[in-house]
Amino acid sequence: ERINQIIQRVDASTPLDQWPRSLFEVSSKTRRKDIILNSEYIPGAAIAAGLKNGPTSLLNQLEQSGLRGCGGAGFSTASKWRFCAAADAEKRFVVCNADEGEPGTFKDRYLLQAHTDRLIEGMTLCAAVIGSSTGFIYLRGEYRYLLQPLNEILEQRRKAGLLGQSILGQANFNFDIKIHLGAGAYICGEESALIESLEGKRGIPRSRPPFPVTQGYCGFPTVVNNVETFCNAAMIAQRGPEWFRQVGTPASPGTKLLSISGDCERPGIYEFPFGTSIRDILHACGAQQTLAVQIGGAAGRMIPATEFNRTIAFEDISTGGSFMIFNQNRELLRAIENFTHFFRHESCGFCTPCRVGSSLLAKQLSKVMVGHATAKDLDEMSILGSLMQKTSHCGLGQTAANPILDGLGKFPSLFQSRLRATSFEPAFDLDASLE
Ligand code: L3W
Ligand code: SF4
Repeated sequence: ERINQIIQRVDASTPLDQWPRSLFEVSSKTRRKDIILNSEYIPGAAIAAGLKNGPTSLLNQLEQSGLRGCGGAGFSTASKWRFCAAADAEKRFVVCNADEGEPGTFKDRYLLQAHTDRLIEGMTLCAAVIGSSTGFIYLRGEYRYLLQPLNEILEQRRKAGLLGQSILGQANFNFDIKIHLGAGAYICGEESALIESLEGKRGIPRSRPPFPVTQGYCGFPTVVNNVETFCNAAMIAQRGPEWFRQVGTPASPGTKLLSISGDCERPGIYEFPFGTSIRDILHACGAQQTLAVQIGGAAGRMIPATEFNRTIAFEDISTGGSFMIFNQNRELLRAIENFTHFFRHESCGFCTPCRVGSSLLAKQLSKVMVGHATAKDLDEMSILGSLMQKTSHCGLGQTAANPILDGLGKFPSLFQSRLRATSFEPAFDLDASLE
């Protein structure tokens, strides 16, 4: 029955125009039938519904829906919009974080291509709530090929009176969107680095607080939300909060889009109700003899088979959308090494714990890989990892050691089996000589 809740599957290799639209089937009448991946969308429908009810009612609907940020952290969307609307300023901005750079994540790319109207309507509704006339889509540099089709849709919407001056004939509602192309830096997915980059500066994370809702783009209150969050907001405006809450858990209502990759028969983009177990997801995509799943990208968690009863939900395992499967033929340590090198490469270099720590971790892991490490090296990696967690300036450095720490904690034999047979005993004991 749980598997019947699976909403739609699309092979990553299928050309976009051949992606099925109507595969969703439900086994229970209490389940929601139309979900993001499956539902048809009439441009203007959500804005019309939102403007008819008014910004206050829209915000209340969003609150009742319990929608939480889909970028991975799950902050309440209604609270974010409310804080921004309440901030005292002459201007406010709406930013869509389309810098989908997390390894193993490709669901926003699909939404940007196939559900552009829905995304723009979510942003437009946000503008109506917070009182903004300018929005930005911060598009991942590698998605440059989406720039032209996105601009075409923005232009079509301007012509249709759904964007620009006097939206849907409302004289006092003007809102337009510009697309800003990133340059391939992973750190610009962090919202404050993204804002710096949007302002034309190097993408270095700011100290928070102040959060963007009070001081964001050019110092003005700014809502930054993920692509999927805006899409959900548009659907809630159109269909109401009760509809949204029909699936999911009380603390994580609705559904989550997952980019499923790795060792399974049917990789692709799936939409599952929050609260679906890892086991059910693995079953749905045809994964067998799974050793571990990396959930939440390179900075996410490596989940072993003993924990496959756990669920995708903010109260259990949260993810922006990355779900990478490793079967028993994989060398997990290679994946851990890959993630560790990724962080060393993507560290923005601003703070020492992350800049130096990510490099040292990569070196120590290489020592393990070639069989030169001792138990002392493993201890040092743990200490360094926990130091980085505690002292790094932003989430990247704070989570860069997760693959190693998870590996050491949950798969210690991976490391121990590669240690040098005998510990190296220095001929000269420096500590003793200093005493
Ligand atoms: C007002 C408060 N706003 C928190 C807001 C904050 C942000 C959101 C979540 O990212 C994961 C991490 C990375 N008043 C607030 C407040 N907010 N307290 O809520 O904030 P936070 O700090 O919990 O998480 P975070 O550092 O923003 C945590 C991943 O997100 N990440 C995100 C990448 C996303 C994309 C994308 O959407 N395309 O790339 C970046 O680091 O992995 O695990 O909006 O302002 N008191
Ligand atoms: Fe830059 Fe890493 Fe420091 Fe974040 S933790 S500011 S990515 S060096």
